[in-house]
Amino acid sequence: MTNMPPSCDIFCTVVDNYGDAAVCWRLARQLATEHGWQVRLWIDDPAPLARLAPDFVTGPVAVRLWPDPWPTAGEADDVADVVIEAFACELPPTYVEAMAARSRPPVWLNLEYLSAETWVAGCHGLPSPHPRLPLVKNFYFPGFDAGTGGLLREHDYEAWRGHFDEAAFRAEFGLPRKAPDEITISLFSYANPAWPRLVEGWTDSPRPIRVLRPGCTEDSRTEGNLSLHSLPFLPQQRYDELLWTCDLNFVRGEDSFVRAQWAGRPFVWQIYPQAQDAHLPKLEAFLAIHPAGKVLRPFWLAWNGVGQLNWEKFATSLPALEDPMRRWSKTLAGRPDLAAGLVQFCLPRLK
Ligand code: TRH
Repeated sequence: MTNMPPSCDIFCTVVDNYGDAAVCWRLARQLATEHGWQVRLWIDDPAPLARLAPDFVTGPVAVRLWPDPWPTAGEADDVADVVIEAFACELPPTYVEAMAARSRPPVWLNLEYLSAETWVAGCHGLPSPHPRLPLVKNFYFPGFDAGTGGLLREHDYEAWRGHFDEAAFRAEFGLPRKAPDEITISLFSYANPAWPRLVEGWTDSPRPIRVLRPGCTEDSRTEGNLSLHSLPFLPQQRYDELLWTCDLNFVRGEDSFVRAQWAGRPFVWQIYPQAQDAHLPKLEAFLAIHPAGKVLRPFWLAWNGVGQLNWEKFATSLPALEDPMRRWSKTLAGRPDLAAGLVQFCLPRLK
């Protein structure tokens, strides 16, 4: 290998929502800014990225629209040292042929979805030889314990949080100063049949509840003790600020779920729903490893369609959740982050 920083191509197909683009962008940015890699992000739909990172064009990552069909000449033909296919998206066959034609084949990784299931550590890093070409793909699994690929977390996260001004954030979005007994909540969720019951619980709450809904286009309104505020969809970095502002965060999918854990505040996870309730064992697997899993379980299950939602009961447990949430965040932050782990995985294979 020369002394040149490794080049890296990340391939991302947007299946739905923001998660695919969100994870790829976060990883791409970290590899470029924290590890000096030359990163290209090939994405088939830049629309979610434009909302997550409106300034992506000027950033450290070369974002490219994934051309279809894939050209056999020009920039696209220039295979990188490290090739990451996100979430088992299929690489262009001609690009794979070009990978095999390289004098030194690239390090090829499939970045998987996050899961807390116990089998993940056993599968992390496993090789899968190509059936025909002299190429090996390795599975790279994010995860919560030491045997996995870890979680995405920027190295300057704490420093950046240290500069955060909550009062200024509230003022910027036209929110009044926080009343002493107010519970400020952020809400990012899929359509959810439990929503009317939750609104009922909030409306009847003895404490004032202020709910901040990023990306919601409904009019802001007040009902009983509940104020619902619609906020614009925030750029990814500012979404963290919202999480830091709130006493409780409702998150979903993969990346906002991880960010809520870094925020270290009580949170409620709506997992990405799958056919035949395949998501429920994944939800249970996370609850099983979280120090507050037992307390969270009834409310989280109800928010994910299992059982009756009881806000009043959950609200009384909020103070007791603060310490385990903080500790969990600290424990996870003590492990190598996903981008650093991925670099460590690749470097010996690039020699
Ligand atoms: O958008 P999602 O539902 O994405 C999902 C999941 O990743 C799911 O696992 C995957 O299978 C599916 O996509 C294809 O939720 P997620 O993962 O939380 O991604 C949302 C991103 O949007 C996250 O980076 C936070 C960010 N965000 C903002 O930047 N600003 C905002 O205002 C909001 C509400 C979110």
